[in-house]
Amino acid sequence: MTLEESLRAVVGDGHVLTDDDLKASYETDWTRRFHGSARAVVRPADTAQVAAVLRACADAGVAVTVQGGNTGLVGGGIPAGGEVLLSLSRLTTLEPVDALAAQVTVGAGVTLEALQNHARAAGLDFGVDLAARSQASIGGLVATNAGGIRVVRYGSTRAQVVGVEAVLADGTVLSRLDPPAKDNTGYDLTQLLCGSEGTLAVITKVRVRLVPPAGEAAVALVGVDGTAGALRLLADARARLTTLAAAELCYAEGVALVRSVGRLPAPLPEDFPAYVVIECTGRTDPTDELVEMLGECEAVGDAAVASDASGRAKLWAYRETHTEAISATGVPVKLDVCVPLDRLEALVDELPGVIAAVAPDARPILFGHLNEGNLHVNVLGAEAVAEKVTDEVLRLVAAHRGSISSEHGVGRAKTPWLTLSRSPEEIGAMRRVKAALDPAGLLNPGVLLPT
Ligand code: 2HG
Ligand code: ZN
Repeated sequence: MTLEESLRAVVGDGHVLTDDDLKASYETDWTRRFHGSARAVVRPADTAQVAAVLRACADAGVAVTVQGGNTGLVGGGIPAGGEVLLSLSRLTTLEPVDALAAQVTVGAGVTLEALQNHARAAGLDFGVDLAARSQASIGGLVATNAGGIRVVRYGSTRAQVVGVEAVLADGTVLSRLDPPAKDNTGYDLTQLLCGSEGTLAVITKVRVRLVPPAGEAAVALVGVDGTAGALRLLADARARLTTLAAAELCYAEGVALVRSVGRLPAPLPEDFPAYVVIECTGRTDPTDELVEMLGECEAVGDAAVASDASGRAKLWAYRETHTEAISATGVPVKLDVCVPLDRLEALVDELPGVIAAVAPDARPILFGHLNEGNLHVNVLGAEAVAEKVTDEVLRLVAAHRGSISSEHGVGRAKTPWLTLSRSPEEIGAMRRVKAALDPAGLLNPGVLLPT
């Protein structure tokens, strides 16, 4: 039997795609930066089928690329060439919300938006939110330890994960979906898989903790004099807002791009070098708390505040549509870095010079998650010198004691620079863990660890 015949026997004819046309959407990421041809796309329906697919691939010695919602930004879900692409899009089970524990178990292919809606229907919410919510899947969020706009309050995805069910490269199923609330019985395999980017096991189900619903909300879009002003505002927001739920940063260039692509009006009567979006949520209306803080913060140049849903969405659009507007303009060099907050201003000041030195016509657009010093560095017009730009920027970030990948992961895109963030000893230990769980190196080869 060929591998394709074995795979068809497991998942059915309709879910093994070998025609180029049918495979195409799985073989390219939506930003058009990563492409690779898969031997076949396989879409199992449940954990048992995932295990059987992995056993068949292991028997044939064929590598597997694991793909969730295909919203990743570092090529981690795109094949290098010749792998079987394992799509988890059919694993969409939504178990009933456990209201007593405030937890729920869902299939890896459930979108973030479907999980949020499911939690909300039960009077709760999920603690992670990000712009790609309608397509990003929970399996991918866990595998990449996704961050997003609620990290200020709830931490990143790993902080929400209670347990997982996952399949090793040889088809062994590890199921620890409902561990006792306190459990000190050895290695935390669940947390090991969070952020492992599909290199250690394929996550098929996830149990997550839920949080109280957002309730009442208020959003402010604040104009400030630049990075220094944004940081002064953040310090006041942290010290004074008991309801702080998000603090996001963007700059004049990004807001101008977002406005021209999305045909949006100016957010404030006057233009500012930088903008901070602050969201507060609480059981009672947080508008007064927010407005009072803004009124007393000397870093605030001007602010627009909205408490109704449509007004809030309008203000969020100036920050949330950055990725979309950049993609509509061209194929960017996309970096996702973070530095300690006391280095953020220096980094932002030095970046344009460092980029211009290797790409004089490039157009850097900076934005990100202010609370964590997490900056998304997108550079338009530098595709031809992408590697040089990446190298210069990531070296600068490392010199500021930062991370070369703050939330998007390492994927295929950042493996050559992993040594800037992790020591040889750490990378050696990671390789030993990988070899122990996937000795033949079949899961996501070329992702995360340099080959
Ligand atoms: C965001 O924060 C995402 O909006 C995407 O992490 C960032 O497109 C990017 O660079
Ligand atoms: Zn982000």
